[in-house]
Amino acid sequence: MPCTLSPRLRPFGKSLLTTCLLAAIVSVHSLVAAPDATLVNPDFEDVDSKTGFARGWTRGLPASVQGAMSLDDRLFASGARSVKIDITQAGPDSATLTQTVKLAQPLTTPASGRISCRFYAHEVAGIACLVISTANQEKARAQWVNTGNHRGTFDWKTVTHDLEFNPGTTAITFSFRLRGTGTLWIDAAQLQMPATTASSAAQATSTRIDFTGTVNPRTGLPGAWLEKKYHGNENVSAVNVETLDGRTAVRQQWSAGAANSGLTVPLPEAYAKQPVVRLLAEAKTAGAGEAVLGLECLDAGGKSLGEILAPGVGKESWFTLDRTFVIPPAARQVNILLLNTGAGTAWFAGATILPGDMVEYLPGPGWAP
Ligand SMILES: [Ca+2]
Repeated sequence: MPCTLSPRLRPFGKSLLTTCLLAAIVSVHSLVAAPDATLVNPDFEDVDSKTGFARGWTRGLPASVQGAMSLDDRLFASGARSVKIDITQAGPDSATLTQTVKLAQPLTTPASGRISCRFYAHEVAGIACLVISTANQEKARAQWVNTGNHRGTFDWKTVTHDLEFNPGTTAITFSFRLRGTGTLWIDAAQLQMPATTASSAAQATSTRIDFTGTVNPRTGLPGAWLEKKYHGNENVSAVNVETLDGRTAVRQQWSAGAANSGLTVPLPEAYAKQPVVRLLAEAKTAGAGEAVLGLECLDAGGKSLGEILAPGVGKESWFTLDRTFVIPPAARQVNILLLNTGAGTAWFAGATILPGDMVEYLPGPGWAP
């Protein structure tokens, strides 16, 4: 996991390199969202009087299969009921049992989720599985995960799957599936999304800085954003605010001769005072463009202590750069950097700032605090 040091800052070398290495080895799994995501009737105990089936759940029994899906009050793992899917003649399609959980608000940051359920099977000749899929404000960030295939005959077993839901997630769908002949019982479905993994209240605070504000005619950018010019590159890159894929994004267009170009905005003071900060930035590139997330640290006199840059990433669909940085103790002001370091185009749609998490911090060899 290399981390590059801007060549002009090499004189600061050793301590910065240490900082840089620390930034690279700090794990990035502090979790912050407190999403309101509740599965309705997860134990299948609540019976809809009209359908006689589990309230909140949708049965999908395609015409191509012969079988039944019903509540079973003789075999269950929780309460007094389970759902039983029995397929006697297989078709090309799966029988499905689904529920979509709509979130009260789209996720603003990645959020961990633990999905679990219990299965009991009798002579499943095809595949039984639980598929989790999501809807996202940004279609490219929707997720689809098969938590694992099960077949044969087995007693109640618990299936558990951990995943991190992408920012922008608006809904999470549980889809139990049975393909081929056999009988599957399903019970005790669960969706757990803990608010935080750390107890600190600060963990729940995130700040987003994007490009949707009014453009300042002096800077050509909204809010406090400034174009980041590098020595010798003053006239060799272009930065424009534009609408791309439904987002307000800033385009950084490389021109011959430019090494780095980019954007900078002050890191809010509350974060700059912390020892660790985590940044997320939505980016997209074209051609040889490379999106880079970084920090520039300044001392009390406003002199640069150097830059900490994560490796560049190029991808022609929207993605999220995610990096945790250790802020040097001498830093009194810190600026976020969103750079294009490749000979192509990079777009950024904003940055989200989270308090970093020192819990998983691992000191490298030879480093003493
Ligand atoms: Ca039950």
